[in-house]
Amino acid sequence: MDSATSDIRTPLGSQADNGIKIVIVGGFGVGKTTLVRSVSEIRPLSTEETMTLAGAGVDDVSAVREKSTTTVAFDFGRITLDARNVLYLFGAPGQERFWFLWDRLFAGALGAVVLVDTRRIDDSWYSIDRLERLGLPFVVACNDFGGTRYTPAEVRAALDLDPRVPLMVCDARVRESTKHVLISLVQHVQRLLSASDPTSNEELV
Ligand SMILES: Nc1nc2c(ncn2[C@@H]2O[C@H](COP(=O)(O)OP(=O)(O)OP(=O)(O)O)[C@@H](O)[C@H]2O)c(=O)[nH]1
Ligand SMILES: [Mg+2]
Repeated sequence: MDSATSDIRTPLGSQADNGIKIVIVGGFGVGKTTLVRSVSEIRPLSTEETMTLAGAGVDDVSAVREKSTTTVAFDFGRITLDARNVLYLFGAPGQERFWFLWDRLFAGALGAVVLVDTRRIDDSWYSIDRLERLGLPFVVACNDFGGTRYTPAEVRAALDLDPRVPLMVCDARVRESTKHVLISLVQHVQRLLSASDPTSNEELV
């Protein structure tokens, strides 16, 4: 085994017995695979396939013309939080023909990140609608692709988001930025749990 291979082999500690599952959803090509890759401590499992002419007319690639591959099942990454707690990240496939897989990905999840390309805000409605119906906590992260920029307040208004749902700007390519998004989700879930616990005085902010 060469050193490059050994670097990416990060064995899971034997005491790690609590897995926390987070799902990354959002429209086609918003950066879900990129986000999982930027933060995973192991080489992420990816199910990327080359986009061919056979998909023309089935997939709407008009907004992502430079894209050459797409996720056909899911991305999987891992982050060890401490000796016992491990975060498992699942990136959903963005294309409509694979949406039937989302229910399986949501099963047992702590919460979700909705990744938004602010040039295509409408593509986020489906994700938000499904999460709201499911009652799964989520945060919204606007992935920075440059171009037309909307303020977080404008995106919030366009999505008609519940004011309690955190919304932030991120760069899915940058580990620190991705970490911030995941921490915001965990804190959001903690606040929701505290608010539903009658023994807690903490309120939703
Ligand atoms: N400028 C910029 N480009 C990004 C960013 N995040 C992702 N990209 C690029 O956007 C393209 C699509 O990213 P993916 O991560 O494949 O998107 P996806 O949401 O997983 O796509 P599907 O699984 O096909 O729905 C890639 O070429 C990335 O390099 C970002 O924050 N900024
Ligand atoms: Mg993908």
